[in-house]
Amino acid sequence: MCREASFPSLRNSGSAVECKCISRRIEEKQARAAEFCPLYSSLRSIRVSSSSATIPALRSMAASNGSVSVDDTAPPVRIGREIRNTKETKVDVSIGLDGTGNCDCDTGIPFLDHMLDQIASHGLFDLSIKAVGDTHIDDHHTNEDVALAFGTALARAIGNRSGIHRYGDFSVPLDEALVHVVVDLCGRPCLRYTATIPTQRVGQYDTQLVEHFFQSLCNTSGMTLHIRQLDGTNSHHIIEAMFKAFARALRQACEPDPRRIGKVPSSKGVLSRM
Ligand SMILES: [Mn+2]
Repeated sequence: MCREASFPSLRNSGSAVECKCISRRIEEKQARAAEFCPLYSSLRSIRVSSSSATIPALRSMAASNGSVSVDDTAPPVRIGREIRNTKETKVDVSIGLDGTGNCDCDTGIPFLDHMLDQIASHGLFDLSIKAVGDTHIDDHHTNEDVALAFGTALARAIGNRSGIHRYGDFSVPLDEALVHVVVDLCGRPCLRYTATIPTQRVGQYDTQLVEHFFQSLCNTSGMTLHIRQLDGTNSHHIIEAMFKAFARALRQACEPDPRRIGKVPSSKGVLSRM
């Protein structure tokens, strides 16, 4: 029995010719998706419970918002990729919103890699980020360009923003540190950042780059982002709580709203800036 025989659309057809034809179409679509996003293979292995209300919501979103939908028999995936090459940096970012928290990030900035791992893990995003930059000068260009490419990839993954919750709000403690983050995937870039990080560096990482990372991310993703440090004295704790709260809030904002399938969460009817 060929593998397509288990697909619902073919169960009663019994046609070997039709089977082969559909098999070829699916393989062509899979090849295109893999070319589009290196995360595709791992994302395809994700299985969501068939009783979950999430599947029809995700399928409808992928069909309507420009994300990749490979075939009708597997849960669709929302993925985005951006490759950004300049004389200062070369960056390749892929994000899968419906992931499991896999992170494969190597930016040449160890502390930033540690923070990107927080975004993937707590956002349940699958994240692949490779960057090579002029870190012999300092980390500024690489930090900024990773964030710009991340924002563009994220904007592609959420497409026209239909069917999502749009807003996310989360506070995360890390020992004595406490950070509150609110996200609005409204299409308008805006950052309000209120934090006092007591040391100039964490490891080799310049703590001024934290605000610049989030500003760059807002600029390309079209996100309104409020970050408020409520407590904390340890720089590593404060920054890590910030990234964890951001990840959780972003996950809430990106989650499908089963009551809003195919509809943009705005009384204007439009949120996309692309
Ligand atoms: Mn840490």
